Amino acid sequence: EPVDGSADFDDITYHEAVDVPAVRIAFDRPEKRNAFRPGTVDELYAALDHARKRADIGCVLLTGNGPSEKDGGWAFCAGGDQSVRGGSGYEYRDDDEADEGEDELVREAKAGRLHVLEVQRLIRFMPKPVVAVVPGWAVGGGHSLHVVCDLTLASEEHAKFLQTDPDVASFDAGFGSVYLAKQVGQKKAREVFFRGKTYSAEEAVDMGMANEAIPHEELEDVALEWAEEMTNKSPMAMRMLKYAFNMTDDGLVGQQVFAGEATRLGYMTDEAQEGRDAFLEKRDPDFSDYPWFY
Ligand code: 2NE
Repeated sequence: EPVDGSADFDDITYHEAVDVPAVRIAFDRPEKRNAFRPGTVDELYAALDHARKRADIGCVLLTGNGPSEKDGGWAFCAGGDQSVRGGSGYEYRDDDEADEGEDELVREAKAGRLHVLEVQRLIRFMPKPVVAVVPGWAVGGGHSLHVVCDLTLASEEHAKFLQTDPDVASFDAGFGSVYLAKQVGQKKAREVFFRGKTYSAEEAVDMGMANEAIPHEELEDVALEWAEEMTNKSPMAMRMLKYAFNMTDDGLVGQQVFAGEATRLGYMTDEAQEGRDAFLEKRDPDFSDYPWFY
């Protein structure tokens, strides 16, 4: 089912799964191998953020629509649209009216955008698993998006993983490279970026950057099965685990995100409520009922 309001999206589609508390967000520029322009990223951010905030949604499937009507090619995402790359980033153009009607100073500040990095952070920090469902090319900034997702499922026949960043004088020096090295090891990650070789789904699985290669026809069904398995689990345990996996690599920000969830759990205890109540009732707190666990 299309999610309410998502009919306004031009470059992505946003659907809610039937019977599984999951959503499917898909790049929808198959003729451009699902390359993203600034408006695409705005829409992707809005959809992901909507899914993040929905208490009834436990999993996001991120994919690319296809095949291309032009040549039948499949793609997850081919990264930043090079045809709108300006002097300092990707620019809104006439056929991409996402910023129409905005304050002139805001428009000026938005010139030359690289805000796909904000999308990466949203995926990384949202308290539910995001699965990259890769039906074809995952290239450049599209490759980095699959890397930052919690899991990757790939079409056995059509998925192709390729890093072109240095070919087009771009470099994802954040999650796209460093986190990739955590997944596949330093030598292999350097090979991915330095050689620019194309890897199959099977090779991506062997390398450790994809979870499973799946027959193309079954890819979306299997993705939904994985979503169903994950959404049957405890939301609290799932978000603590995601943030625990992130924390060792995310420094103080990782600790802060994990700490926020720990605090939330603490607030749910009678002990924490005694602290709050004592303050509101203008009395000393009585924590004597609560043991010093070891
Ligand atoms: C993706 C790939 C390997 C596919 O090759 P192929 O042979 O299957 O298809 P083809 O014919 O190259 O592409 C089909 C159509 O899609 C467009 C092409 O120009 C072509 O259009 P027409 O000629 O039919 O009109 N297309 C594909 N990718 C595009 C792109 N990124 N921008 C604009 N149009 C694109 C092959 O197409 C390829 O290598 N694409 C370029 C991949 C790339 O270099 N992406 C940018 C990396 S930098 C980045 O994404 C980035 C970052 O690193 C950090 C921050 C932000 C962005």
